[in-house]
Amino acid sequence: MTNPFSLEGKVALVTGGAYGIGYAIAKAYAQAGAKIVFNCRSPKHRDQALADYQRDGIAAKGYLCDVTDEAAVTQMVADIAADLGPVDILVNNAGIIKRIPMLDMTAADFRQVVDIDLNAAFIVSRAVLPGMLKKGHGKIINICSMLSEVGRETVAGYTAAKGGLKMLTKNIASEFGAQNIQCNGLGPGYIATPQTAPLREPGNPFDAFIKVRTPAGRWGTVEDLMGPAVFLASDASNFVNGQILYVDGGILAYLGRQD
Ligand code: NAP
Ligand code: GCO
Repeated sequence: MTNPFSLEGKVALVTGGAYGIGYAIAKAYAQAGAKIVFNCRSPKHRDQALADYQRDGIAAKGYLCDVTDEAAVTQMVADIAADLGPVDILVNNAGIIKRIPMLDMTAADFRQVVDIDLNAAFIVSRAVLPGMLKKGHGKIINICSMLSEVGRETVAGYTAAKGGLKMLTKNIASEFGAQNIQCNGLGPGYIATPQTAPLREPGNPFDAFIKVRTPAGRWGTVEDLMGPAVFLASDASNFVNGQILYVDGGILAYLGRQD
């Protein structure tokens, strides 16, 4: 029997795969046999990432492309098709967060978060879908969040975007399931990456709060996401569509402890 978790020969585009969660997912896909393409905005991040991939023995291609720029995304997807072939696996991972109390958050702040964390997933998915339809298969994995399900103070834009991304996931699954395209979400819990570094600074009570709220009793690592991300990209998940797989150490299942 062939390995249902193999990604041998597949072309995988991981947006924002320069570091953090995207980098770890791309690394897992390379280990499973995929050809890796990533993009980010900063030349410094792209060059550092290319060196990191090379150090890890991965022949990744890195593009400078802002996922909110429709024309740039269209060009990148055409370039990938010309260089490596059409994208088989898309991970909509690029994202930002702004932690600002809602009464201080401007509409521009809110729009920027929604633009990158939600609208761009539509833009990049729409750009790769014609190639997937032609090939007769495709996997789209949207990086959702615990905040696709629950809210908290200061992150109105992020929570609105990640909630919307959950529903975009279900809609892509609904619209393209008959064409053998699966779209699922991966919902990381609180993971130690540059994005969450301010929450883990010494003296920030959020650090202890997360450890107490998480049944696993710790922050997640990017390695915790590697196996689930491979599952959602591989034939092993061919009848899984429109689901959000939360990888959160149990936090969403937990009512909390009474002191
Ligand atoms: P991160 O460490 O801040 O990395 C974000 C990546 O996205 C970087 O490579 C960044 O590179 C790129 N990026 C940001 N805006 C972009 C844009 N407009 N166009 C292209 N690339 C862009 O974040 P992370 O913690 O790895 O998070 C990755 C994803 O997981 C995000 O969607 C995040 O919301 C989600 N998530 C994170 C956690 C967590 O606890 N860390 C939990 C749940 C979900 P440039 O700056 O060079 O563009
Ligand atoms: C925050 C965090 C979260 C996490 C993650 C949780 O400020 O609450 O940054 O948004 O990054 O998305 O799943």
